[in-house]
Parts: sequence; structure tokens; C-alpha cells
Amino acid sequence: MSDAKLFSPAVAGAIEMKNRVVMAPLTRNRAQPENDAPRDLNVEYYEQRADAGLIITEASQISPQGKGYAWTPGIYSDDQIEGWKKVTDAVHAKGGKIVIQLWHVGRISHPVLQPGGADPVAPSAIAADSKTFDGTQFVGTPKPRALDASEIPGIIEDYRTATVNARKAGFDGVEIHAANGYLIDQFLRDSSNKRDDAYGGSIENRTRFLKEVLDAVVGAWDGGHVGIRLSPFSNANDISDSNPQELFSQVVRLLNPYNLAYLHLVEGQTGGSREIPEGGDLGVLYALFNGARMANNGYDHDSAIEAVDSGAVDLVAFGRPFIANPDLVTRLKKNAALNELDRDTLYGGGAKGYTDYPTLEQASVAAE
Ligand code: 8OZ
Repeated sequence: MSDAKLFSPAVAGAIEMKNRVVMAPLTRNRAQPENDAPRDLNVEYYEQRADAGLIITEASQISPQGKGYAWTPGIYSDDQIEGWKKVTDAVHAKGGKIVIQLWHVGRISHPVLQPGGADPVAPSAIAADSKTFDGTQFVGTPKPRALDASEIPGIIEDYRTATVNARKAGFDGVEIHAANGYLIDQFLRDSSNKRDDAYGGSIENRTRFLKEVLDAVVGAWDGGHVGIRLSPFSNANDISDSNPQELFSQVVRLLNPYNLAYLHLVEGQTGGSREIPEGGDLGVLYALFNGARMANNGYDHDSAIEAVDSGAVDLVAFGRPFIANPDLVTRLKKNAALNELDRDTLYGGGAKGYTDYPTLEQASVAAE
């Protein structure tokens, strides 16, 4: 057993964790198709992973408009609150903590996934060279409709309501999804935001939407129950910026007055290379922040232990390893081998590749 700091308790704002191994948000497309509510299968999946110091749920749309893929869960209806309540109860009964990731996809959607077959919305009417899954096939993301400034308060209100709903559902907090080229990131970056009003142009203007989201979310709970995920150097979903280091330095500075629980950074390309472009420096961004620092992307046993022991970060979020290893914390403590990920069952489907990955204990019984 390891006595590495990775396995020691931590406090992030109001969230106390039994260890520093975090389950990263992972889209799995297995909510109830009729109402996008979590179902018993989802309860079992999260419960199996409650040994994590903190679970961050899969991204969950704050409104029907915020949806961009088939069968992702929402956090805006009573059915969804009820479904999530079963998840949080199960995780808490196992001594775990869980926050929900609040999501609006913006232009990463398709009319077949939108209420009334409407066009997806974005800061500007610029299509992303990306794809989404509509329930039948992968389809290109079409040109979105630019949001009128008068529509923005309604979206901010959806973030506020989603936060209230998360409290009702028994979560330990919320994570604002401001990463990976979705709506908040679309406002932040100058490749997707060409607005000439108060929400576009200068960095101050491009961060205005995020500030309004923070005001709403922190106003509905408090900063100690709110984390945020950014992916400063990722080009996921066709996003880019002319000066990401400057942009995200300003973003982190604006976070500090909210006294957030944690800052969660995708280091490098989402789910890909950890390489940072010239002029980029994640250490500078972490150092600017006044709360707990959470790292993600491609960490393993050795690099996670080193990242926390060295003081570079406080928490490490694991994505794919948590899909294939419900008992990831135990395996990391023992430096045991990990199950291999089955890529064919990542998105959609049932229990296969979801709740049927064996723990070490189950594997050893099966081997006898
Ligand atoms: C994979 C597939 C669909 C969505 C993200 C929510 O990248 C996602 C996502 C990941 O943040």
C-alpha cells in the first residue's frame, strides 16, 4: 500500500474528500431516452466508483437547448432531479462525494437534438468542424444561430435553476463546464466569438458570459460548492484562440473573487497529447488560482503521485481509467494492473462496457 499524498484526504472549498483521486466527467450516453433522466443502470455505475475522493458526473445539460448528443442526462426536470437523487444517495451511502457538471453545448449540436428542430445557438453564426451523435449516426455540426443579447439572461437563468436542482438532488457541488469548445468556451475564444456587442471583442467582453454564469451559480449556492473546468490549450470541437495564455490568465484572475472550490484543467489536448503550445504555461495558471488545483489528462500511477507529492496540484482527475476500473483507487494504491478500455462501448448501450468491468477482487475470484 502506498502512503503517497494522492491517497490522503483533501478539502476543496466546502467539499471534503477521502482521497485526491477524482473521477473525471465522462459522457456515456446512457440516460433514459424518453426524458434524459438518470436510471438505475446509471446509479449502479456511479455507486461502483464511489471509492474516488470525488466523482464529477458526466456533462449534464442545463436545458433542452443545452443538449448536443443523444441520451445525455439533464438537470432541468423533476424526473431528472429524482434520477440524480438516487445516484447521489448511492454514492453517499458508500462514503463518496459527487458533483454534477453543468453543460450547455452551444453550437456542438444538431437540429434533430434541439427543441422544435431549431438551429443550435452560439455567440456567432460560425459552424464548428465537428461531429455529434444524433441517436442513429454521427452527423456534422451545422452552422448555428448567433444568440441575440436579449436571450442571454434566459440561459444564465438556466444555469441558476440547474444549480438549485443540483442542490435538491443531493449533490455536494457543481462543476461549471467551461472547456472543450462548448458554449462558455465558445464565448471565451476569438475563433468562435466575433460579436460586436458587450459579449465580444476584448477579453473583458468575451469573459462576460462566464462571469454572468458564475454570478448565477455562486449566487444559487456558494463558491465553496462550485468548481470549474477549463481546457486552455485544447482544440476540442474546433476551438482556438489567438492568445490562450493571456485569455486564460485573465479567466483565472476573474475566478478568484468567487472563492471557488477548485480549478480543473485539461492539460493539453482533450483526451490526447499533453503537449502545450509555445507561450503556454499551465503552472502559471494554477499559480494564479486561489483554490484547490485539479489536473487531468493522461495521468497514471507514477505521474499522479508525483504531481501531488511535488505540490504541482492538489487533486488528479482520471477519465478513461475510471471507465474500465471501478476500483481504480485500490488499483492505484497497490500499483496493480488496470483493465483495458473497450472503446466500442464508450457511448450508448447498456451494462456492457459500463457496469461490467471487474474489480481486482472479482477478477481474482474468477481466476480461481
Ligand atoms: C465525449 C463525447 C461527447 C461529449 C466533453 C462532454 O468533451 C464532453 C464529451 C466527450 O467535455
